[in-house]
Amino acid sequence: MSGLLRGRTFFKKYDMKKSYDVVIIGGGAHGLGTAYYLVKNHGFKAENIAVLEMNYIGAGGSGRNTTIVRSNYRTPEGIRFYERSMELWRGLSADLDFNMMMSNLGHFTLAHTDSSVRVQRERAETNKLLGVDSRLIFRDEIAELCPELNMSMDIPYPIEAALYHPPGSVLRHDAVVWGYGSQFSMRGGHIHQGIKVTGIRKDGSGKCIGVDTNQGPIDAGVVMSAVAGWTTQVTDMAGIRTPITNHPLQAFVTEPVKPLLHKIIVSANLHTYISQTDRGEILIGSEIEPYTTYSMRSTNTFLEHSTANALDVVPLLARLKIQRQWTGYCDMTPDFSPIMGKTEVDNFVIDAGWGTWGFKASAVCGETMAELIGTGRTPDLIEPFRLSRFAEEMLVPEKAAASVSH
Ligand code: PYC
Repeated sequence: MSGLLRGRTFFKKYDMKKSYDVVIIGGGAHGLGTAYYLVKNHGFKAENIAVLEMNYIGAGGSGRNTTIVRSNYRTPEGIRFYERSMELWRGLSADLDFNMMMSNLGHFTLAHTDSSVRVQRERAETNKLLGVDSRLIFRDEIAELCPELNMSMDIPYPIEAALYHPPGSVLRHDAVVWGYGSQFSMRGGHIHQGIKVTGIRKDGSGKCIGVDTNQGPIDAGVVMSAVAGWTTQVTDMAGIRTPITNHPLQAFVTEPVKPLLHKIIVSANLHTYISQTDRGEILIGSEIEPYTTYSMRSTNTFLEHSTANALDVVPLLARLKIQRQWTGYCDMTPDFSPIMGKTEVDNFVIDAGWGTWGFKASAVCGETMAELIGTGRTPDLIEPFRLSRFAEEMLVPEKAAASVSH
């Protein structure tokens, strides 16, 4: 517990200072988490850290995701990283004195083809070697653990097997933003909403010395970019090239109903995911859109396609009404792993390339990025995700564990 009196979750407003030790661009769970851990773990004074958000906090990827947390990745690098996030998630309600509403439902990645079964088996074995609770299960056990699933053999893609990851959970995404944000704010941290960064300032030697904003320049010892979807706009300002492309990802929720879905369901072949939120809505999503755009328009094509796939898997959802639909942005990288750490511009660090799996990493991102900034050393957990890996041909291939792209 913090020892600070929470009261209601209102953020304190401060005038923007001309200079901070650290400026974080992006007021989502990653940016606010980093600010919180800088203060908690590395002795930074909260009033010397600014989080700049061009919209309102949590308006980007943090407010537009499936709220799934899990660590059943494919590569040892990915598994270790997300496993640390799971450890942090489990203690976060107590740490932030804020109810994250974490529901440990268990997570199924369904395999409908032999090749997908092979991939899920490989994931299960690597998970087990690294101490993560995952195993391959087959039709009888699947039907017993999740009776809502369509186990018919008379459909185009019958379910053959599933990667079962008992620790897989959902939690309340807004609570993560509010929890980190309010703890940082209560300690005197500066959260400035409605502030757009218009430039990355450098000195004569090319070192980053601050940012320009629509409210004027700010000096900073370190600048961190944590802007899901907008990374290339920020890195362009810094003069850095990344292999990121931005794709929309859509999702929708049904009307709320009593608890009826026993597990979090992802289909590796149909690229659909289905879970029930604590509010009772069934949350359904699909693969990323194949095109790059900054449009946030929701489409009927997505709705038709993902509804059809979801009903193949859980037919009883056919009775539910759709309540609302939304779109988020995904910074996709060629190997489906993030880009984290230092860049060729001194004092400018990035936390980017989160594709469709950024929310579940918020906690460990905050912790590791704070360690990087606080100590100047890249933590072992994020070293494999360095930007230079693309030039070095040291990719961390996680596409098979994302299930959101063909
Ligand atoms: O990685 O768990 C995931 C996920 C679910 C929906 C999109 N990505």
